[in-house]
Amino acid sequence: MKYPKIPLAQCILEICQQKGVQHIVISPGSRNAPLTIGFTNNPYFKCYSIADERCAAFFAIGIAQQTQQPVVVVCTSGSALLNYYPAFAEAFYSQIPLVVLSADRPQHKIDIGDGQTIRQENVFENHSLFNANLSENNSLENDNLIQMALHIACTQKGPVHINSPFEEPLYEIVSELQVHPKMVEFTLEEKSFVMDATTLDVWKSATKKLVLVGELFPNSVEQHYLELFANDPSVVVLTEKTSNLHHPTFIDQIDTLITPFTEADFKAFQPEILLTFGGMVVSKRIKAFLRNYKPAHHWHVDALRAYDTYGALSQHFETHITTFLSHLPTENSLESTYKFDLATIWNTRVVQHQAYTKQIPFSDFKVFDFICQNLHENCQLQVSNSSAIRYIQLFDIAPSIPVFCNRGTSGIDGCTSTAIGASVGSNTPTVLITGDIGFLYDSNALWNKYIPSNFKIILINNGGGGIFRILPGHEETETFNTFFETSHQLNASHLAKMYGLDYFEAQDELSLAQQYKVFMNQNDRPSILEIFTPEKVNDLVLLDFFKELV
Ligand SMILES: Cc1ncc(C[n+]2csc(CCOP(=O)(O)OP(=O)(O)O)c2C)c(N)n1
Repeated sequence: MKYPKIPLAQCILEICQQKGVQHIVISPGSRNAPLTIGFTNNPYFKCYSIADERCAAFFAIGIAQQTQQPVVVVCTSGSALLNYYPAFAEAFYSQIPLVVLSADRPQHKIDIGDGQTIRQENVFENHSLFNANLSENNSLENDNLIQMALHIACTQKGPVHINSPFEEPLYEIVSELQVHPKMVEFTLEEKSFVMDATTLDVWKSATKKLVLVGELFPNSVEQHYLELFANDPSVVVLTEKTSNLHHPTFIDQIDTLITPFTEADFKAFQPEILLTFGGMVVSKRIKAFLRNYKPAHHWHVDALRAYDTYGALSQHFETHITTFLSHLPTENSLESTYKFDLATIWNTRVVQHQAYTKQIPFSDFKVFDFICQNLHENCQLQVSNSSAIRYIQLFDIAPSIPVFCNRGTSGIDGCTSTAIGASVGSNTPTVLITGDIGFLYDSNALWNKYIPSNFKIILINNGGGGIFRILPGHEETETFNTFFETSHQLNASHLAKMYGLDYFEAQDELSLAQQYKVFMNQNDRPSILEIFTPEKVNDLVLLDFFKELV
């Protein structure tokens, strides 16, 4: 086998292999040559070559999101590294084990006028769980730092940065490993969880308990625990689409439920206990409601982190949600109409929703309604920011379809790259639903030779950032069009041609129905279905929907 001659590079490679890190996303450069040579010459590693570091890191996020394993990104020195930052921040807030491995010059060569050189050490400090600033010479300390970084990425679920200085010559190879890094066994502290009697009493006596579930990996909670909530008349469960948690009694269209609420409704709905688990929550309306009508107790369950999203956090249960749920009583004789009252309101919303959808013109709303009803049940759905993920929340989606979105930072800068990574990492037919600005922003995502042939992009082209028409502050002015909406006349046909994707287009209900069928049923090449919707109708249809619910 071929190894890089530089002992530090050998060390990094050896540790990655011994710790079971398999997916390596490499961007081109010279300073990182020792790592590139090492990773690509060892068949244990699955290496991907992606030139644009921003895309490379989001692609890695997609793989890590699906495999739930750390993924390494490798780049050269200089600004290359900084292009990882958007994904690094996303990984931080979405709890994804992204391992950045940057090549650097030795410290005495920084800020002396050498080319492609910046201050790399600790460059992600504000969002990094660990920074391993390695030294040029092979050392026990280096070994420990590398292992600590990998350990933290896995156990604390987030991004870490390993910066490794290499001196020239960079391309020399040897046939024997010269290093044998000392492997460290980290002992994992098993935190035992005990639910105290007071907490149990509060739970048992509360007649209004609201469970709100944010982003979760599919199958994170076993069904029998969900039944516990489902059978309790004092519990209402609201789920986000990205929670991937399903039960017929759970309400997964939060905005549809609460947008028309009057003050009296909100008061009646105000929970005594708010129990939250999972990651980020998309719905702005639920956040506004809970901040205005604070629960007496907000309990968040997560082994690692708790955010005080509603200004009411009273307890962080540092354990896995299933452990917490296993401590709740299985029977509850408490009388409550909380669930029944909400279910009654919800049932009227369902009827209103159906009636409204039948009478509206072709628009983003209509398109999302169509897509959500016609997705293949064996696919996974990747959704871009920001109106796409908000629309998705308004419709039924088959429970067999897992939904993912980069909600850590809600960026539009890597949705396509992430979706492609997720499709590679999961080996599942993947459909990305994206807006035009997000798609155009991350069009380098398509500069990727690993896109599976069954990968599909549904691009809803409403001529700009449609979200800004929906947000308060929208005025039909030149300034709005240019600086907020960034309105344009572009389409994806040339990009599709350039990158070898099949391209379909639709501009009304009939062409959508026809093209969608062909688009969905061909899997010879990755493909794009671009749906043109009327820029100035979309926002009215959406806003009227919420008015109709009243
Ligand atoms: C990197 C980044 N820059 C800017 C934003 C702010 N932003 C949020 S949504 C959006 C426009 C998205 O437009 P598009 O992708 O066309 O989706 P639409 O809202 O039209 O469905 C922008 C610019 C962001 N979220 N991320």
